[in-house]
Amino acid sequence: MAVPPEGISRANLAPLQLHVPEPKFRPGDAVDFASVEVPPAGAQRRPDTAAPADSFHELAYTLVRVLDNEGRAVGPWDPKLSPDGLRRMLRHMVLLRAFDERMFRAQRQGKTSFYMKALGEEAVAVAAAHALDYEDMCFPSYRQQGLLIARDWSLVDMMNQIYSNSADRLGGKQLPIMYSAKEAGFFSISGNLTTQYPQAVGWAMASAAKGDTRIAAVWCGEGSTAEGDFHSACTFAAVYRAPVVMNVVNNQWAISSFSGFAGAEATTFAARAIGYGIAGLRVDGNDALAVYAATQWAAERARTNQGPTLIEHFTYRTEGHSTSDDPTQYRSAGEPTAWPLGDPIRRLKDHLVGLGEWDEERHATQDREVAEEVRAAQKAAEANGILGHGLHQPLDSLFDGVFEEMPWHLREQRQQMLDEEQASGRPWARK
Ligand SMILES: Cc1ncc(C[n+]2csc(CCOP(=O)(O)OP(=O)(O)O)c2C)c(N)n1
Ligand SMILES: [Mg+2]
Repeated sequence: MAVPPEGISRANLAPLQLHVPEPKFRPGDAVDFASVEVPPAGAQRRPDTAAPADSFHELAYTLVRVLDNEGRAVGPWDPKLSPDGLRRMLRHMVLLRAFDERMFRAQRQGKTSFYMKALGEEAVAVAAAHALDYEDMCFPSYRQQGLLIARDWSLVDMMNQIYSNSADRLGGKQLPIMYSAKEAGFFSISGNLTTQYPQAVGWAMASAAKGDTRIAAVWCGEGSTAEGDFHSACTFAAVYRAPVVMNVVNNQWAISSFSGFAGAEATTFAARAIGYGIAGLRVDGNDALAVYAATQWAAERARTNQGPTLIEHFTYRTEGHSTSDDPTQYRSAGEPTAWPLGDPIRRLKDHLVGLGEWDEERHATQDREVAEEVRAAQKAAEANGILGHGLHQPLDSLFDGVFEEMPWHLREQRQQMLDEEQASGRPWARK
């Protein structure tokens, strides 16, 4: 038995305690977000993009904001976009919301098995896509469908994937919403959280090693920063000054776990950057202009070999995690409306109205147009079939697309499957 050093009596020590984080509000609780610090818009300085990463640490602990409470764009981060540019961004955000709503309903109608909305977070992906070059490579999580929408990718193509139908470019092999669109610079979504982080950094390093000019951008949720992949990616990005914009979407929730379980009680997610020597920014994620400006700034750093930037987008997940989730079981129903940073679409709309470049009537007309666009896309996609109406792909294609040359054991398994199907007499049995 170990003998304690002289002078220490264990019996006199207070027992150790484990801290287990607990969210502030549970179902039924009244919500008061007064403790969420929201600095005034325009108050944060905008360092030169060539400034060393350790010269603006305070930006990892505040919120970069451009749109004030009256909808005006203020301060040094105002990206000064043209009215046309602002309207395009607004339209993409409205389209994303309409698309989400329609596909959520399609799942409830039994037309697909699964869907995930980005409600309340539309600015994060849409404004970033507007600030990046089309040629830049995006490594999204499952909540950045806004990147595809902002890159004017085909809604029908996205829906074909959601329905796993005969026109699904992924052959029905991916969970609905786990898109892959190389032509749109949209890397295949993986269900295994945060794998995209080292992949993005590796892609960015390769781009630099080849002397290319394209940069990478990557997104994960705040919960996903607890994964080891996040941290090894940060190390590689810092060491090799990889040209990558690393986004953490802090929407306060990871399914039913609140952000405290990923470390939010102790510090900000942007502050993770400081330990790695990476540039860190914390941004109002419901402010499309702040997201645009921060992304543009980080992209310029990457393009001029200043290395990576970690951007925390402070936002709120207004809906459940996915169609498989019921947030009323674990959080107060009052949270979404009490969230102090408001609705990203309403804020951008108010800004345009304030400029005299938009009005209620145009907005209502756009809502109708967008709803019609989504409805027409859904009709076209459903003509290719919906999930649950039998197999839309040849059964033996199940084994394709993994290996360039199928190994013998998979060939054997495929044959076994086909033989069993043949014997079963099921309608899709191969003739
Ligand atoms: C490695 C791994 N662990 C756990 C899961 C299950 N899972 C899927 S989404 C999710 C929550 C992620 O939350 P966050 O990173 O905050 O992203 P958000 O859904 O809020 O956008 C979890 C735990 C998974 N898919 N992969
Ligand atoms: Mg989250």
